[in-house]
Amino acid sequence: MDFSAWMSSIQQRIESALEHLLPASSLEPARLHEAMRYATLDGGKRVRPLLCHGSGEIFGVAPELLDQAACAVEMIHVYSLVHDDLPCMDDDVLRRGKPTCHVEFDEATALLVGDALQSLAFQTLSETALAAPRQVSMLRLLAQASGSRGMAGGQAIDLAATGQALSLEELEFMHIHKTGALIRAAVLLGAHCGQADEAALASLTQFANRVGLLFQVVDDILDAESNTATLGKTAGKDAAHNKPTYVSLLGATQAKQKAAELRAQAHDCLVPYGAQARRLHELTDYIVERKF
Ligand code: GRG
Repeated sequence: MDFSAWMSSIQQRIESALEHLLPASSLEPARLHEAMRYATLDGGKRVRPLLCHGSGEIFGVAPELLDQAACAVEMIHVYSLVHDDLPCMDDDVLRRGKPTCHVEFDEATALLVGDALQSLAFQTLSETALAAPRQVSMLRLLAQASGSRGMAGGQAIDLAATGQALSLEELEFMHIHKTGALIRAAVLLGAHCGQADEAALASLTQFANRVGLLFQVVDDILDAESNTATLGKTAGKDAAHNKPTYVSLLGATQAKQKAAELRAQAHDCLVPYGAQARRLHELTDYIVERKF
Protein backbone atom coordinates (compact mmCIF):
# COMPACT_ATOMS: atom_id res chain seq x y z
CA MET A 1 0.00 0.00 0.00
CA ASP A 2 1.45 3.41 -0.88
CA PHE A 3 1.85 6.05 1.82
CA SER A 4 -1.15 8.16 0.93
CA ALA A 5 -3.47 5.10 0.89
CA TRP A 6 -2.01 3.95 4.23
CA MET A 7 -2.43 7.42 5.73
CA SER A 8 -6.08 7.65 4.60
CA SER A 9 -6.83 4.19 5.95
CA ILE A 10 -5.39 5.03 9.39
CA GLN A 11 -7.15 8.42 9.44
CA GLN A 12 -10.45 6.66 8.69
CA ARG A 13 -9.86 4.05 11.41
CA ILE A 14 -9.10 6.82 13.91
CA GLU A 15 -12.19 8.80 12.93
CA SER A 16 -14.38 5.75 13.37
CA ALA A 17 -12.70 4.71 16.67
CA LEU A 18 -13.08 8.25 18.07
CA GLU A 19 -16.69 8.30 16.91
CA HIS A 20 -17.34 5.18 19.05
CA LEU A 21 -15.23 6.23 22.04
CA LEU A 22 -16.76 9.70 22.43
CA PRO A 23 -20.08 9.77 24.30
CA ALA A 24 -23.10 10.21 21.99
CA SER A 25 -24.49 13.74 21.91
CA SER A 26 -27.88 12.28 22.87
CA LEU A 27 -26.43 11.37 26.30
CA GLU A 28 -26.70 13.91 29.12
CA PRO A 29 -25.04 16.33 29.54
CA ALA A 30 -25.84 16.62 25.84
CA ARG A 31 -24.24 20.03 25.25
CA LEU A 32 -20.90 18.94 26.71
CA HIS A 33 -20.93 15.74 24.65
CA GLU A 34 -21.88 17.66 21.52
CA ALA A 35 -18.97 20.06 22.13
CA MET A 36 -16.51 17.18 22.73
CA ARG A 37 -17.54 15.64 19.43
CA TYR A 38 -17.41 19.02 17.66
CA ALA A 39 -13.83 19.61 18.78
CA THR A 40 -12.57 16.08 18.12
CA LEU A 41 -14.31 14.66 15.05
CA ASP A 42 -13.87 15.49 11.39
CA GLY A 43 -10.71 17.53 11.54
CA GLY A 44 -6.97 17.56 11.91
CA LYS A 45 -4.21 15.61 10.25
CA ARG A 46 -4.08 12.96 13.02
CA VAL A 47 -0.27 13.11 13.00
CA ARG A 48 0.04 11.63 16.50
CA PRO A 49 -2.23 8.62 15.82
CA LEU A 50 -0.33 8.07 12.55
CA LEU A 51 2.97 8.05 14.44
CA CYS A 52 1.54 5.61 16.98
CA HIS A 53 0.43 3.27 14.20
CA GLY A 54 3.70 3.68 12.29
CA SER A 55 5.67 2.81 15.40
CA GLY A 56 3.47 -0.20 16.22
CA GLU A 57 3.96 -1.50 12.67
CA ILE A 58 7.71 -1.85 13.36
CA PHE A 59 6.77 -4.58 15.82
CA GLY A 60 4.07 -6.11 13.62
CA VAL A 61 1.20 -4.97 15.85
CA ALA A 62 -2.29 -5.40 14.35
CA PRO A 63 -3.97 -2.02 13.69
CA GLU A 64 -6.92 -2.92 15.97
CA LEU A 65 -4.51 -3.13 18.90
CA LEU A 66 -3.14 0.35 18.22
CA ASP A 67 -6.38 2.29 17.88
CA GLN A 68 -6.99 2.89 21.59
CA ALA A 69 -3.50 4.22 22.29
CA ALA A 70 -3.63 6.33 19.11
CA CYS A 71 -7.03 7.77 20.09
CA ALA A 72 -5.88 8.45 23.67
CA VAL A 73 -3.02 10.63 22.37
CA GLU A 74 -5.34 12.41 19.94
CA MET A 75 -7.80 13.17 22.77
CA ILE A 76 -4.99 14.78 24.80
CA HIS A 77 -3.95 16.73 21.71
CA VAL A 78 -7.50 17.99 21.07
CA TYR A 79 -7.88 18.97 24.73
CA SER A 80 -4.67 21.00 24.43
CA LEU A 81 -5.92 22.74 21.28
CA VAL A 82 -9.29 23.60 22.86
CA HIS A 83 -7.62 25.08 25.94
CA ASP A 84 -4.88 26.78 23.92
CA ASP A 85 -7.55 28.60 21.87
CA LEU A 86 -9.30 30.04 24.96
CA PRO A 87 -9.24 33.82 25.51
CA CYS A 88 -6.96 33.36 28.55
CA MET A 89 -4.36 31.68 26.32
CA ASP A 90 -4.04 32.35 22.55
CA ASP A 91 -7.56 33.67 22.09
CA ASP A 92 -8.09 32.12 18.67
CA VAL A 93 -11.39 32.08 16.80
CA LEU A 94 -10.64 29.47 14.13
CA ARG A 95 -9.32 25.92 14.50
CA ARG A 96 -9.28 23.18 11.89
CA GLY A 97 -11.20 25.44 9.51
CA LYS A 98 -14.15 26.08 11.80
CA PRO A 99 -14.96 28.30 14.79
CA THR A 100 -13.02 27.33 17.91
CA CYS A 101 -14.88 25.38 20.59
CA HIS A 102 -15.42 28.37 22.91
CA VAL A 103 -16.72 30.48 20.00
CA GLU A 104 -19.14 27.78 18.81
CA PHE A 105 -20.25 26.90 22.37
CA ASP A 106 -18.97 29.04 25.26
CA GLU A 107 -15.85 29.38 27.38
CA ALA A 108 -17.01 27.28 30.32
CA THR A 109 -18.07 24.47 27.97
CA ALA A 110 -14.71 24.60 26.17
CA LEU A 111 -12.90 24.36 29.50
CA LEU A 112 -14.96 21.29 30.40
CA VAL A 113 -14.42 19.76 26.93
CA GLY A 114 -10.66 19.83 27.59
CA ASP A 115 -11.08 18.39 31.09
CA ALA A 116 -13.39 15.62 29.90
CA LEU A 117 -11.22 14.71 26.90
CA GLN A 118 -8.22 14.40 29.15
CA SER A 119 -10.09 12.00 31.44
CA LEU A 120 -11.45 10.02 28.50
CA ALA A 121 -7.91 9.64 27.13
CA PHE A 122 -6.72 7.87 30.29
CA GLN A 123 -9.90 5.80 30.52
CA THR A 124 -9.39 4.70 26.89
CA LEU A 125 -5.77 3.79 27.51
CA SER A 126 -6.72 1.79 30.60
CA GLU A 127 -9.03 -0.39 28.49
CA THR A 128 -6.50 -1.91 26.07
CA ALA A 129 -6.09 -5.70 25.91
CA LEU A 130 -2.47 -5.46 27.09
CA ALA A 131 -1.15 -7.01 30.31
CA ALA A 132 -1.49 -4.82 33.40
CA PRO A 133 2.24 -3.94 33.92
CA ARG A 134 2.56 -2.78 30.31
CA GLN A 135 -0.67 -0.82 30.60
CA VAL A 136 0.55 0.92 33.77
CA SER A 137 3.77 1.92 31.97
CA MET A 138 1.72 3.36 29.14
CA LEU A 139 -0.57 5.29 31.49
CA ARG A 140 2.48 6.71 33.29
CA LEU A 141 4.06 7.66 29.97
CA LEU A 142 1.00 9.57 28.78
CA ALA A 143 0.54 11.25 32.17
CA GLN A 144 4.16 12.42 32.20
CA ALA A 145 3.94 13.63 28.60
CA SER A 146 0.79 15.66 29.31
CA GLY A 147 1.63 17.13 32.70
CA SER A 148 3.78 19.90 34.14
CA ARG A 149 7.00 18.16 33.05
CA GLY A 150 5.57 17.70 29.57
CA MET A 151 2.98 19.50 27.46
CA ALA A 152 1.30 21.62 30.18
CA GLY A 153 4.74 22.67 31.44
CA GLY A 154 5.77 23.60 27.89
CA GLN A 155 2.64 25.72 27.57
CA ALA A 156 3.52 27.49 30.85
CA ILE A 157 7.01 28.24 29.54
CA ASP A 158 5.48 29.48 26.28
CA LEU A 159 3.11 31.84 28.09
CA ALA A 160 5.94 33.17 30.25
CA ALA A 161 8.07 33.72 27.12
CA THR A 162 5.53 35.96 25.39
CA GLY A 163 7.25 39.25 24.64
CA GLN A 164 10.60 37.91 25.89
CA ALA A 165 13.76 37.34 23.87
CA LEU A 166 14.61 33.61 23.98
CA SER A 167 17.84 31.89 23.02
CA LEU A 168 17.67 28.96 20.60
CA GLU A 169 18.28 26.59 23.55
CA GLU A 170 15.37 28.10 25.50
CA LEU A 171 13.08 27.93 22.46
CA GLU A 172 14.05 24.29 21.97
CA PHE A 173 13.48 23.47 25.65
CA MET A 174 9.98 24.94 25.38
CA HIS A 175 9.09 22.96 22.25
CA ILE A 176 10.57 19.68 23.52
CA HIS A 177 7.91 19.97 26.24
CA LYS A 178 5.01 21.75 24.55
CA THR A 179 4.73 19.74 21.33
CA GLY A 180 7.58 17.23 21.58
CA ALA A 181 6.36 15.38 24.68
CA LEU A 182 3.09 14.26 23.11
CA ILE A 183 4.72 13.31 19.83
CA ARG A 184 7.22 11.22 21.80
CA ALA A 185 4.36 9.60 23.72
CA ALA A 186 2.60 8.74 20.43
CA VAL A 187 5.67 6.94 19.09
CA LEU A 188 6.44 5.16 22.36
CA LEU A 189 2.84 4.05 22.99
CA GLY A 190 2.82 2.36 19.58
CA ALA A 191 6.07 0.61 20.50
CA HIS A 192 4.67 -0.45 23.89
CA CYS A 193 1.70 -2.05 22.09
CA GLY A 194 4.33 -4.17 20.31
CA GLN A 195 6.00 -5.21 23.61
CA ALA A 196 9.10 -3.15 22.75
CA ASP A 197 12.07 -3.67 25.09
CA GLU A 198 14.07 -0.90 26.82
CA ALA A 199 16.64 -0.67 24.02
CA ALA A 200 13.95 -0.20 21.37
CA LEU A 201 12.13 2.36 23.52
CA ALA A 202 15.41 4.27 23.94
CA SER A 203 16.21 4.33 20.22
CA LEU A 204 12.66 5.32 19.29
CA THR A 205 12.86 8.11 21.90
CA GLN A 206 15.81 9.50 19.91
CA PHE A 207 13.75 9.32 16.73
CA ALA A 208 10.71 10.93 18.36
CA ASN A 209 12.76 13.79 19.84
CA ARG A 210 14.00 14.68 16.35
CA VAL A 211 10.55 14.38 14.80
CA GLY A 212 8.98 16.47 17.58
CA LEU A 213 11.38 19.35 16.95
CA LEU A 214 11.10 18.88 13.19
CA PHE A 215 7.32 19.19 13.46
CA GLN A 216 7.67 22.49 15.29
CA VAL A 217 10.35 23.98 13.02
CA VAL A 218 8.22 23.13 9.96
CA ASP A 219 5.13 24.55 11.72
CA ASP A 220 6.97 27.84 12.24
CA ILE A 221 8.12 27.91 8.60
CA LEU A 222 4.60 27.18 7.27
CA ASP A 223 3.13 29.78 9.61
CA ALA A 224 5.59 32.44 8.45
CA GLU A 225 5.09 31.54 4.77
CA SER A 226 1.29 31.60 4.98
CA ASN A 227 1.39 35.04 6.58
CA THR A 228 3.81 36.31 3.95
CA ALA A 229 1.50 35.01 1.21
CA THR A 230 -1.76 36.31 2.66
CA LEU A 231 -0.81 39.40 4.61
CA GLY A 232 2.53 40.43 3.15
CA LYS A 233 4.04 40.08 6.64
CA THR A 234 7.31 38.27 7.15
CA ALA A 235 6.40 36.71 10.51
CA GLY A 236 3.66 34.20 11.34
CA LYS A 237 0.84 33.91 13.88
CA ASP A 238 3.13 33.16 16.83
CA ALA A 239 5.39 36.08 16.02
CA ALA A 240 2.26 38.22 15.67
CA HIS A 241 1.34 37.05 19.20
CA ASN A 242 4.79 38.34 20.16
CA LYS A 243 6.08 34.78 20.67
CA PRO A 244 9.54 33.73 19.53
CA THR A 245 9.70 31.15 16.70
CA TYR A 246 12.46 29.35 14.80
CA VAL A 247 11.91 31.73 11.89
CA SER A 248 11.99 34.87 14.05
CA LEU A 249 15.16 33.62 15.78
CA LEU A 250 17.08 32.01 12.91
CA GLY A 251 15.55 33.53 9.78
CA ALA A 252 13.77 31.42 7.13
CA THR A 253 16.90 30.06 5.43
CA GLN A 254 18.53 28.76 8.61
CA ALA A 255 15.20 27.43 9.90
CA LYS A 256 14.93 25.37 6.69
CA GLN A 257 18.51 24.19 7.17
CA LYS A 258 17.62 23.14 10.72
CA ALA A 259 14.60 21.21 9.42
CA ALA A 260 16.80 19.42 6.87
CA GLU A 261 19.26 18.40 9.62
CA LEU A 262 16.52 17.11 11.93
CA ARG A 263 14.91 15.19 9.05
CA ALA A 264 18.21 13.46 8.22
CA GLN A 265 18.82 12.64 11.91
CA ALA A 266 15.30 11.22 12.30
CA HIS A 267 15.83 8.92 9.31
CA ASP A 268 19.20 7.82 10.74
CA CYS A 269 17.59 6.81 14.04
CA LEU A 270 15.39 4.34 12.14
CA VAL A 271 18.22 2.54 10.31
CA PRO A 272 18.32 -0.41 12.79
CA TYR A 273 14.69 -1.20 11.97
CA GLY A 274 15.20 -1.59 8.22
CA ALA A 275 12.06 -1.89 6.12
CA GLN A 276 9.91 -2.38 9.22
CA ALA A 277 10.21 1.37 9.84
CA ARG A 278 8.87 2.27 6.39
CA ARG A 279 5.85 4.16 7.73
CA LEU A 280 7.92 6.19 10.21
CA HIS A 281 10.32 7.14 7.39
CA GLU A 282 7.36 8.19 5.26
CA LEU A 283 5.78 10.13 8.14
CA THR A 284 9.05 11.99 8.72
CA ASP A 285 8.99 13.10 5.08
CA TYR A 286 5.29 13.95 5.29
CA ILE A 287 5.91 16.19 8.32
CA VAL A 288 8.42 18.18 6.26
CA GLU A 289 6.51 18.23 2.99
CA ARG A 290 3.00 18.93 4.34
CA LYS A 291 1.37 22.16 3.23
CA PHE A 292 -0.55 22.90 6.49
C1 GRG B 1 -3.35 24.13 27.03
C2 GRG B 1 -2.22 22.38 28.48
C3 GRG B 1 -2.27 23.13 27.23
C4 GRG B 1 -1.36 22.89 26.31
C5 GRG B 1 -1.36 23.50 24.98
C6 GRG B 1 0.39 21.84 22.20
C7 GRG B 1 -0.25 23.01 22.84
C8 GRG B 1 -0.08 23.12 24.30
C9 GRG B 1 -0.96 23.90 22.16
C10 GRG B 1 -1.13 23.84 20.72
C11 GRG B 1 -0.92 25.19 20.16
C12 GRG B 1 -0.23 25.17 18.88
C13 GRG B 1 -1.04 25.66 17.73
C14 GRG B 1 1.05 24.76 18.80
C15 GRG B 1 1.81 24.75 17.54
C16 GRG B 1 2.13 23.39 17.03
C17 GRG B 1 0.95 22.53 17.06
C18 GRG B 1 0.84 21.59 18.17
C19 GRG B 1 0.04 22.64 16.10
C20 GRG B 1 -1.20 21.86 16.04
O1 GRG B 1 -0.96 20.50 15.79
P1 GRG B 1 -1.34 19.82 14.41
O2 GRG B 1 -0.74 20.58 13.28
O3 GRG B 1 -2.91 20.08 14.41
O4 GRG B 1 -1.02 18.37 14.48
P2 GRG B 1 -4.09 19.18 13.80
O5 GRG B 1 -5.27 20.11 13.77
O6 GRG B 1 -3.68 18.71 12.43
O7 GRG B 1 -4.29 18.04 14.75
